[in-house]
Amino acid sequence: MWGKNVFTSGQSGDMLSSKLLTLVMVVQPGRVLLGMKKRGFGAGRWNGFGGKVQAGETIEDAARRELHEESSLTVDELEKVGNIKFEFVGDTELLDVHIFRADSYNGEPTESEEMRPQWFDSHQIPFSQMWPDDILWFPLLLQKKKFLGYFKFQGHDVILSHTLEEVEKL
Ligand code: 6OG
Repeated sequence: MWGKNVFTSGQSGDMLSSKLLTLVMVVQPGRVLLGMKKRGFGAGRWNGFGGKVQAGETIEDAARRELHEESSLTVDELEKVGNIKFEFVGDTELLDVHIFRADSYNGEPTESEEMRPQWFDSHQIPFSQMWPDDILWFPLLLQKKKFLGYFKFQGHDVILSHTLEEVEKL
């Protein structure tokens, strides 16, 4: 249910353990809230809000907790929109990222130790300062589509191969 479940990756055939992570995108008509990651994994990049699922919480609980910790926002409704698995060549751990969309929120976006929030016009998303996979799935997110993906990275900047498919249901 959480933590390190070992399974055989369908893509590489190697045994990889996986780590459950969340990512919440707060979307308003014509704009998206991103945070500049100030430290840790992905530091220096704009991203949604999220982090590791802890023992005893559901993925959605974790998504709400991380959103609140990193931006001060709370949300009434979170929609599950995507699931992307990331493999980094040389790492034995896959990142299993569960992506949610929130179309309304409570509170004011506030800077935290981890993130500096900022609104971006939907037509001016700063893809050059984001993870390189984002430019591929953001259009789906903005069109309210659901998607499944697998990305194989060399380092943090190069995508060696990927799959991305729109799905009816997650
Ligand atoms: P912490 O380690 O800070 O959580 N994340 C990614 N997000 C995008 N857009 N692309 C990726 O491509 C990502 N890999 C990880 C998941 C890390 C946060 O970063 C997200 C989490 O929200 C490789 O706890």
